Amino acid sequence: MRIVEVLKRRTPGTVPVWMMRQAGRYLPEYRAIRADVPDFLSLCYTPELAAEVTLQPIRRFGFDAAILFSDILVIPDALGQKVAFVEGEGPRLEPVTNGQEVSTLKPGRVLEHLQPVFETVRRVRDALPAETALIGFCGAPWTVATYMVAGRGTPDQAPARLWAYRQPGEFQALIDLLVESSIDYLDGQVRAGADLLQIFDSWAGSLPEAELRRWSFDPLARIVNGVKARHPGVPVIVFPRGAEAAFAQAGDIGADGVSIGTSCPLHLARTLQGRMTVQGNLDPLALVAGGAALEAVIDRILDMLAGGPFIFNLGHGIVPETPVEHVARAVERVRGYNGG
Ligand code: 1CP
Repeated sequence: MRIVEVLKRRTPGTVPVWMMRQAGRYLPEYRAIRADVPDFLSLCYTPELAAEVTLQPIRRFGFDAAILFSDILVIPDALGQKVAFVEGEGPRLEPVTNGQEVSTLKPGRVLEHLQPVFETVRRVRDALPAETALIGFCGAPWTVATYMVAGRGTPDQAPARLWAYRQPGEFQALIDLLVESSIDYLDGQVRAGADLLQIFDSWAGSLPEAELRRWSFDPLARIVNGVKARHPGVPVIVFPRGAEAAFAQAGDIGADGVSIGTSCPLHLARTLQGRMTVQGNLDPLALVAGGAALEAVIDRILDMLAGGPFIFNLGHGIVPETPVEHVARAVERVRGYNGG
């Protein structure tokens, strides 16, 4: 598997490619399946359908990796917090706002609740070509906590940031619970057949440097170490979106790869390559625009990063209005690149 080789720093001739949110609404075949299920979480918990939508982008584009179709919010759902996905609006949760409410969450039921997700992993691994890797994932504790505390997506993650300043001890209890649940969840995915893992800290960029260590990098390190203690050979990619500069300054957290956001300067990415495999940072809107603009952005990324350990990807998820042909064109361009 090319992507696993690159994560072990054995650079193959061709840059591997996959795209965050490669399964989803921009694909007509996804919309067809989605139309027949009552809600998004039912899709995540129906192995037959979740496996099918995981495989759809692989059939269409031949990506180097499939990513399990699930969501970062299945962990709060498994912990017993009320979670719903409202059509056209996004996730809605019953907010957890104090230590007493944290103590009502039920870590003991996480693994059992997530059995359907592990069954999806088994089905996808069985169906995938041998050379295609299967990526398991979870949200980072900080990013998952921002949704648990606010009860929804927010522009600035203010509720979690305020709680962390005002009651750090209570907030720490929530983070610790998420660290332990995430290790168990990722362990279950590897046992079921995931070849590598990614931990999404999509909202790391909302924290100042001193807070980042406590709420983002330390919990990430604990999860990476916890998983590696059980599965030393399984590569782990972390995605500290918007906090790449502080991440580069911080000590080694044990991850094999770092996924970088669109705003991360490529010279910084190159510095990071001295120490780990880099993935990213195509602007999802360049993929919407297509044409010469898309080609220029792709070429610049490859010129800067293809000489070292690199996985081509977006800086954030594919947006629903992305034309399918642009995705095909991008994959072709990456595959056709030979160092300029
Ligand atoms: O009805 C639908 O189709 C809902 C859209 C959707 C999809 C396709 C959601 C709701 N989640 C997903 C799948 C998903 N989410 C995957 C697997 C598919 C793939 O990548 O191909 C993954 C890895 C995620 C991860 C995820 N969910 C993140 C981290 C990555 C990122 O984009 O920053 C986050 C923050 C979420 C929360 C979430 N789930 C869904 C939405 C709309 C959101 C964002 C909510 C918000 O902040 O407003």
